[in-house]
Parts: sequence; structure tokens; C-alpha cells
Amino acid sequence: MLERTYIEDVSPEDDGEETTIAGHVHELRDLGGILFVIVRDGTGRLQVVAKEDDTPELFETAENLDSEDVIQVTGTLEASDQAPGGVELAPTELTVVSEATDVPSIEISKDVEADLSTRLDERHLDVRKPSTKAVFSLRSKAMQAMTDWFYDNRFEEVDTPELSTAGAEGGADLFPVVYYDKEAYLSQSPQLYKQILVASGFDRLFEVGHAFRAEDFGTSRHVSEIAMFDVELGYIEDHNDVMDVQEESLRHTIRHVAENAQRELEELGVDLDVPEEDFPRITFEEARDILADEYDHVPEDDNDLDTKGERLLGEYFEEQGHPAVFVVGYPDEKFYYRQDVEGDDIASRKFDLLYRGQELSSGGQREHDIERLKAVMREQGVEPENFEFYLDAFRYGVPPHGGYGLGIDRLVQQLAGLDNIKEAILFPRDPDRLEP
Ligand code: AMO
Repeated sequence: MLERTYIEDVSPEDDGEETTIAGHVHELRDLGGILFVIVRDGTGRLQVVAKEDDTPELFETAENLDSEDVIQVTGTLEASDQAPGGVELAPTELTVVSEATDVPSIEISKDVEADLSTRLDERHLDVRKPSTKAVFSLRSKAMQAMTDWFYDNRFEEVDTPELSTAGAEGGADLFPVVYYDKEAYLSQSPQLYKQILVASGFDRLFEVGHAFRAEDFGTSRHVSEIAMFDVELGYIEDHNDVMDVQEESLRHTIRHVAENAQRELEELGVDLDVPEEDFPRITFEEARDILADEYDHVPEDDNDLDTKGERLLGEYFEEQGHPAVFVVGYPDEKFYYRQDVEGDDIASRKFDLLYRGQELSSGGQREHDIERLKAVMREQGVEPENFEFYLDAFRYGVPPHGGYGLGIDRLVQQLAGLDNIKEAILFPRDPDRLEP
């Protein structure tokens, strides 16, 4: 393994230190007798200054470099006011590790806007761009913070199947797959498994997995394959306990990104605010009233808020210093949410979290009484017989529980300030894209 310094760890304070770096040739500038080679590794860029008079042989090698060649350079770090980042490398050894044989079809070193479809077609080149790489470094840091929070709070990580016989979120959006001689589907959500596992004694669990939705959409916030952060916990009082977990873990994640992904945020031009104050929790009716009274907007579906409604609510609360808001008590909800509870002034114990005007997660308290659960299923035209493997878990004692699913891609989209969710996914899937 090559011993090298990661470029993000180099600073003007290292003046005079001998070091080795490795990476791609990001940019070459020939000033006649002096050659600036900007080297890019996965963490940043560093200027290497080759001088013909000082190192003639090395200079000749450098003169023959092409953009994107992979090189390894050893030399002395020198603090310099003129150098980007205030430090540069005076090389004593330069080795070409791998030559780029073709010229990249998209601009890597310059900020030339290419359209998203071209960028995604050439994703392996696009990811070489520092601004694109920054999205995925930020994503990695966000996920590290999120999973850390759950481990630190006594949650256990589980892994449930992506192949299934039944859809948890309704039949229309399922992807069928050929599974030997049977009918099977790609998982829409680990919903049923999360609940089964809580019944089995996993009091606090989370899962990082993929969910598949065959939705016919053309929006900037939907994809067919979603990275999902799922959570489920037992012994709750009600949905408020679930919202507490969602709120605290999200705040921790955003704070971690703000503090530990400064280089990435700078590269992306994003100024990230940590939502330190309590997230407002409003009822579904209150949300509809705000839309009607403040914006004269009435979402078409009586049981939902539409995209425009979510955006307007986002604006309304952002103006009051709240980028995140919970909307609680959606009517006519999926069978697994606890609904029509006597004494409740809300239709269900289901909530959505809106972050910067976009739905980021859905969750709530579940129905854990098997008779009520079966009754709601029947009311909704869902055959309990098709969900025996799920219902069986409710026959042997199950604590009151709840949880949520958070769209990781949407979270990264918002944290990185991206217009389209696909920019937040390395290799996104939509109705027109199955490769790369
Ligand atoms: P829901 O279907 O609302 O809830 O999904 C949870 C979250 O997943 C994200 N999401 C999507 N992101 C991108 N493209 C899509 N097509 C897409 N669909 C969903 C959103 C959404 O908030 N079982 C429940 C969760 C639970 O109650 O635990 C569920 O899957 O960010």
C-alpha cells in the first residue's frame, strides 16, 4: 500500500515537510520553464510546481503529462501566498502510475455546466469533478453521523430482504421479478419486517437499505430505487416518541455535517444551518389552514398535502426560523398506522417530516392490536390472508411500537443544496435509466 498524505491534511503549517501525494492530474499550466500541475485526490487539490532549472528530468516528465493521468509525487511542502490553499509542493520525484488514454468527454477541472442527463451518462467522469465528489463525501459523513447516533442510543442494525411476495405500501407501484417459478417483487419498504422484528424483541432497530417504487413520475424528488433509513422502536407512548428520535438524530446528523464537512459544503457553496430549536409539530388540519389562509392554496386531495403545499409550508416555517416541521395526523392512512384512536383529535398517528419544503420522512405509531389491524386491512380491501407472515407476529405479544422511513437521497439533496434528487445518487434509477 502506498504511503501517502491525503491532500485535505496538507496545510501551510507543514512548510518544509517532505511528503508524498498521489492522484489525478486535474489541471496543467505551462508558464515556460515553470509548470504548475494541480493534483487531485479524493479529498482535495494541491499545486505541484515543477521548475526546469531545478529538476530538468522531472520537468520533462511533467511536460508530457495529460489531464487525468494518475501520478505520484514526492517533494517538499512550501507555504506560499500565491498557491491555492496557501501551500504547494516542490517535487523531487514524479512517477506516472497510469496514463489516461482518452480525453474526457466532459469538463472535469472547469466549472462548465453540463446537463444532468449527460452527467449521469458519464457518471464515472462526472464524479471526478470536485463539486460532484463533494456531494458523495458529504453523503458518507452524513450517514456515518446518522448510524453513529443510533448505535449510541442503543439501536441495533438489522438487514431484511429486498425480495418479497407482498408489497407493504400498496400494490400499484411494485416491480415484479422473475423468481424461479414464483411471483415475487422488489421491496417497497422493510415496513412489515421492522414490525415483525419489534414483536420478536428487537426493541430499537434501524436499517439502511434500498426500496423500489415503480412510480411513474417526472419530478426532481422521485427515483425508482431509493436509499432508505428505516427505524422502529418498541414501548412507545405514542407517535411523539418516534418524532423525538427522528428529530434528535436528524439534528445530530446536520450538526455533524456542518462541523465536519466544511470542505464539501464550501465546494458546493452551501451555508448549512443547524436547526437547534424544537421542530414545530402541527396537525394536518392546521397545515391545510395555513395553506388556505396564507397562500389561498387548497391541495386537490383532501387527505394529503401536495408538492406545492409542502413547498409553501416549508417557506412559511423557514421564515420563522424552522427548516423542519412535522405534520401529524394524516387521514385515510395505510393499514399499519394506528388510526381513529378514541380520544385523539387527529385522524391517525401518522406524521410526515417536511425539511426545507420537501417530505423527508414518514412515520408514526403502528396498530399493534391484531383484530383492529385486520379490520382496517379489510376496510381498505387488503386481504389479511395475504399477510399471514406479518400478522402471525401479532399473535404472540407485541409491545406498542412505531417508526419511520427517511429518504437518504432526499436528505443529501437538501444538505448539499441540489436541484434534483438524482444528483445526490451515484447511479440513480428512474423510468428511463437503468445504466450506468
Ligand atoms: P414512505 O412511502 O412515505 O413511507 O417513504 C418514506 C420516505 O422515503 C422517501 N421516498 C422517496 N424518495 C425518492 N423517490 C421516491 N419515489 C420515494 N418514495 C419515498 C421519502 C419518504 O418520506 N413504510 C413507510 C415508512 C414508515 O412508516 O416507517 C414508508 O415507506 O423521503
